Amino acid sequence: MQLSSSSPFAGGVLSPQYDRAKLKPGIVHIGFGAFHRAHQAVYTDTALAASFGDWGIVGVSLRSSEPIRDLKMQDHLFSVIARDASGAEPRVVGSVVGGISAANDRDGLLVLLADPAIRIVSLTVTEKAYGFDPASGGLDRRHPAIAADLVAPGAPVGVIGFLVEGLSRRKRAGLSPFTVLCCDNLPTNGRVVERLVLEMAEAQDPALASWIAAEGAFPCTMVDRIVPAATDETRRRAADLLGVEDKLALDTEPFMQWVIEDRFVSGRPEWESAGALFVADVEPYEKMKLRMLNGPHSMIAYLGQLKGLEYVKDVMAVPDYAERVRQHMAAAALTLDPVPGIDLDEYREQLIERFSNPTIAHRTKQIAMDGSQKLPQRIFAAAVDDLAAGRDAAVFAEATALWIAYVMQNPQIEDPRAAELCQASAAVDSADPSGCFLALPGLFPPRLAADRDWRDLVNAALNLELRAA
Ligand code: CS2
Repeated sequence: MQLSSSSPFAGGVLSPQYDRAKLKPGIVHIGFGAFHRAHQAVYTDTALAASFGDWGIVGVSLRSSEPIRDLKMQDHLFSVIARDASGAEPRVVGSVVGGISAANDRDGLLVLLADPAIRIVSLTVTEKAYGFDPASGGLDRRHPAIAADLVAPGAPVGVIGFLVEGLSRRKRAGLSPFTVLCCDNLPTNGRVVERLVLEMAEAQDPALASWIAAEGAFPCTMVDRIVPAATDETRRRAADLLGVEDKLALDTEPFMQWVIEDRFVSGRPEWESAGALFVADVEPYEKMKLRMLNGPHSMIAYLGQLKGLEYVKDVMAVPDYAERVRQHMAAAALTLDPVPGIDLDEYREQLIERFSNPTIAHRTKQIAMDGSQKLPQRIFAAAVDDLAAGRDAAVFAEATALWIAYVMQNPQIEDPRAAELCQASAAVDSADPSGCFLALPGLFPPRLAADRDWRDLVNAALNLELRAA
């Protein structure tokens, strides 16, 4: 039996506390993956139970059609199982009311984006999908989806192209824009997406860009919940717990956090009822999370991959490695301005505990992918600030060395810049082994690449790793 509205759930499963039959769509979410289901969909589910409204979510997958097919077969229901050493808390989420696979139904998605009922378009598409050029801060015109959508804006393939075409149709129809809510781990994520959307709109029609700039909203957000990619084992354990099969089942941790700038064009769900924090400026929270959580996460991923440790929890179980992680977090904390309402020492210890959660099987390989897209905001930006404060940025040099060693030892890495990284690996000069990597265009901040002492630290740590291999 599969998950459906009429499934008899095993006892103790929290299910939607509102009338799903009355729920109408108000949000389109692009990137219908595990993170969205365990995060924004859960917040919305709780908000709907607290104060119902027309805020059902239509999940969109830009590439794979499988999750949308599974979603439809399950009456748009799925489970999210929060686990830690004290046990498992399953809940069935009811906030998703529809699904579209953009690869199969581009027109369906464009019609929906221009529907007045849709007031928010939220996004979790991963860093690499945006087509952001770190050197200019604007569109990367060599990014395949950006290049295609600049040439054929009426038939978009990428996320920025869909947003611009959706907004353009709304303008023509005399509607308000939707709010674009970016939930990816990019610094000032709302502002980045706004700039990309405006640049693409400008290329098409300057009046469209002015309208979006004047009427639109792109609040920044900080999102957090550890959600490993599901496996057959996840689904089997979920079936045992739920008493029914759920193809979209997920394991996650009990912790979740969402900090959002409260700037919406036409309202929003009452996400604060689920614990979301609305603030005037998200940047301190984003920086804290990128540098104290995601930076160490990447460090753990490369360390784990180099030492043959499959999961984050395995790395954390080695006392020396856990201490390295703590030191990295402490050094990252020194690069931050005070974060309102947060004690950074407590935050660090909570992160150590979260990473050590023995029930969460988060693969180091999963986190290791796309390093070129992640490290600039997680590691390099912190290193620049640390050097500017007169410190040596040593932990960031060590994390960088782990990444380079990982790249050199894995010719098959998943990364949009894999080909260049492979070339750099092949050209390594033993006198300056990080040199070819530091010289890659638009990757390391110029001030960092030019710092001789820092480069020496990277090379020393890299030589240690390469000798240990
Ligand atoms: C991880 C993140 O895969 C990664 O790069 O660092 O997905 C991390 O688990 C989330 O940001 C936690 O909120």
